[in-house]
Formats: sequence, structure tokens, C-alpha cells
Amino acid sequence: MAGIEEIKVPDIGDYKEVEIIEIAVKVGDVVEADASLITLETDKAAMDIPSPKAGRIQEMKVKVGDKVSKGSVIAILSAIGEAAAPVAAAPAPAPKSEAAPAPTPVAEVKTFPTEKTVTAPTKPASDHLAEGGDIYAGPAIRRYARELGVSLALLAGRGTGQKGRLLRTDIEKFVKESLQKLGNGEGGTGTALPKMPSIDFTPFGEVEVSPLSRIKKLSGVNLHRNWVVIPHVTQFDEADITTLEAFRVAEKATLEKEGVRLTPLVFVMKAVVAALKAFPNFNASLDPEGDKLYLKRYYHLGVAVDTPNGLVVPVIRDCDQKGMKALSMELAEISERARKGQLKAQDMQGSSFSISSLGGIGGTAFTPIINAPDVAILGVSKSFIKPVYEDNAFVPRLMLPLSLSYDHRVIDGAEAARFTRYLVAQLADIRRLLL
Ligand code: CAO
Repeated sequence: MAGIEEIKVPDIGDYKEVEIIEIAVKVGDVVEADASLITLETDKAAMDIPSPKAGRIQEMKVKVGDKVSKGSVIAILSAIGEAAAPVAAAPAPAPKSEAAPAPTPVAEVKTFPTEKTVTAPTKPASDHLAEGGDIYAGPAIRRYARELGVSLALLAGRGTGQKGRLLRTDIEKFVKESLQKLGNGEGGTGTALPKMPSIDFTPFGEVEVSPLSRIKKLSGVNLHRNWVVIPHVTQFDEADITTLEAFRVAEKATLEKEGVRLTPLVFVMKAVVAALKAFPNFNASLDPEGDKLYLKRYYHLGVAVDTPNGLVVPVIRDCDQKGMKALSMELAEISERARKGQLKAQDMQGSSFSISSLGGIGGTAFTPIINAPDVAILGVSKSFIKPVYEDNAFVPRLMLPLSLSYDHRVIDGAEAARFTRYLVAQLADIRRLLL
């Protein structure tokens, strides 16, 4: 290209005075031939106007909102490497309109990088948007998505146009599907995420397909929702259960004769009830609108039970009104029914707080997922002997690790730390549970 050249709007059919909705380049940018310069929007469609040749943008003659017709000057392009010259001095014959590339419907163009060089739409794989993800879409399509409040990141991999380009219809399909999910009660949280890609693993090695159990599929949906919707924080603490354990072991044999299996969990349940009475915000549910709390005057504890088919959380009611023996028996009975798959829906309803104990298995701590509509859950790990410094000497103490996950919308960190400290005090001296 010799010198400089005016770039004009080519033949755009019957359209006149069409509004510019987006400008993809700025003065100083180097553009490749066919790279889009501006986007026009008629009442029916959006179209990108590409550069007829490569060069450097010396001057922009239009701005967003301007109305243009065939022949309107868009920009002044100078040959790369040539010194910029004033337009008036340049021998810049307007290109014949038939020589200019035709405007491209928006569905047929790519996203422009915003760096110095604006490339032609030939390599979709290298397209990136500021919002992240590989999206192959024109400016008008991006604008359309913005207008509908759809994050482009959510549209990754959904383009059905040529080479995976995103079309207007793809956005509309996405919106429709999202609304349908809302209607079905799924994904009504504004937190829709891009779908996991379906991967063929066989090129990597032998694979066996094992369907998820019904319980896993059902609980998976709830676990996912709770994990995504509730801002979880987990507070860790340790309770000295040396005296508690001495008492439990001393009573164990006698109780077993009565058919009672006394495990540390029952003490934890009683301590939790005491803590819930002292900290009512933990024995509550948050209204879905997030503007009020339902404070419960009952103490029904959900207890996570590991079954061959997956995790279930039956509820033991009125734990405040039951003694340790009764709680032990009920826990044994309900976990037995859970493992045999005999729980009814109502057995798993109405909890006001939940406990997940992995103490019989092992581990030091974990971050349990809140069992909504509860606002907190206590994880219990395996007790262990720890040297504790007391009266100028280390003494072996049996410590019980506690992991309290709580809904940070309802409970502050300080409140959670006080709750676990309270629990620790109850468990350290079980006489307090009598108070
Ligand atoms: N530390 C040390 N030992 C513990 C313990 C702890 N925190 N908790 C239990 N134990 C001991 C018990 O005392 C018992 O030993 P003894 O028979 O010698 O007394 C043994 O471990 C097995 O206990 P258990 O697990 O059968 O009984 P439990 O009352 O502690 O728990 C139940 C009952 C139903 C909660 C449990 O069997 C279970 O299913 N736990 C898994 C829950 C789960 O999967 N949670 C993860 C959910 S994801 O968040």
C-alpha cells in the first residue's frame, strides 16, 4: 500500500444511516486485511466492517453512536513502516467500492484481541476475551450477551457457528435453558457454571464405567448446591476428652449388657445441644431471601451415616429431651436402618444442626458441607493422644478434633470460635452437660 488511504463503508445493501455500536480498533493499531474495524447495527442485524487491507490506523473518522452509510469514511490507514502523513497531503484515492471486502454478518466474524495488532478472523483457537475462556464471537454478539447479562465465560464451547463461532441463537438457547432450570428449581442462584466437558478416557488407558448410586446422585445435587450457594468457613478446635473417655470406657461393658453401645459421638451430641442453647443462631435456618432467620426452639440433630450406597443424614429428634442411653440406642437403630436402605423421607427431615463423625475411621480434620437449611455442621475426627503442657510438664491428653463449618452470612467468625470453645469446655468436663 502506497502512503495512506481512506477506509470507507462498503456496499451494505439498502441500509442507510446505520448506527456504529462498537469500534474494534484505535489510532496506532496495526490491522490485518479483513480484520474487523467497526460494528454496525441495523434494526434487524449487526454487521462488522472489515479492513480491506493491512496497515496502521492513522486516524479514526467515526465514533460509537455515529450513523454511517455506504461511502462514509471510517478511518485513515497508513502503510506499515511508512511515516504517517496528513490526509490532505496524501494521494489517497478512495478505493473502488467493489474492491472493498463485503461487510460480514456478525455471526461470521471473530472476537478481536485488544492488543496492538488486530488480526483477521482466521485462527479461532487463539481467540481470547477479557472475561476469560476461549470464545469465538463478534463484538455484536458479545454486546448482545452483555445486554442479556450473560457472562461470556458461561458460553464457552456453546458456539454452533462455523468453527465453533458463537451465534445469537446460541445465546438465546443458553438463556432459555437457564430459565428452564430456574423453573425446575435448579441453578436458581445466579451461579451457573460452564458444563464439565465430556471426555473420552480410553486413549489414556483401560476404563470401567460404574453408574452412581441413586443416593449419590440425589445427595450430589444437594451437596453441590449447598457448597456453591453457602459461603462456608470452617473453624477447627480440639477438645480434651481424657476424662470423658475414661468415663465412657468404665461404663461401656455394663451398658453393652443392656444393648447400649456408648460412643464418643453421643457425648458430642449432648454437648452440641448445650452449645445450641447458648448460641441460638446456630440452631437456625436462613430464609432463602436472606433477610431473616428462623430460630428453632427444638433440637433435632442430623447425623451423617456412611452406607454402602452413599451418605445419608437421618435426623434424631428432640436430643435435648433424651438421655445418653436413649440417644445411643436411637443412633444405633437409625444408622442400621440407613445402612439397610430402610430410611423414609421423613427420617431425614427437620434437622436444626448436623454432625458428621469420621472418628471411627480416622483423620485429623475435614471441612464438612453444611446440610441446608441448617446453618452449621460439626465434623468430628478421631481422638488422639497429645502432649499438653500443664504445671511445668507435658502430660498425655486425649484430644478430639472438631471442625465446624458455618454459613458466614449468618455466623461471624468470632461467634463460631466462641461456639467451638463452648463445645470444648462441655466435652472437657462432662459434668457441665448436667447443668
Ligand atoms: N475418636 C476415636 N474413636 C472414635 C471416635 C472418635 N472421634 N468416634 C467413634 N470412635 C470409635 C467408637 O468408640 C467405636 O469404637 P468402640 O466400639 O471400641 O467404642 C468405633 O470408633 C466405631 O464407631 P462408629 O463409627 O461405629 O460409631 P459412632 O457412634 O462414632 O458413629 C455413625 C456412628 C453412624 C455416625 C458412623 O458409623 C458413621 O457412619 N460415620 C460416617 C459418617 C460420614 O460418612 N461422614 C462423612 C460425611 S461427609 O461430610
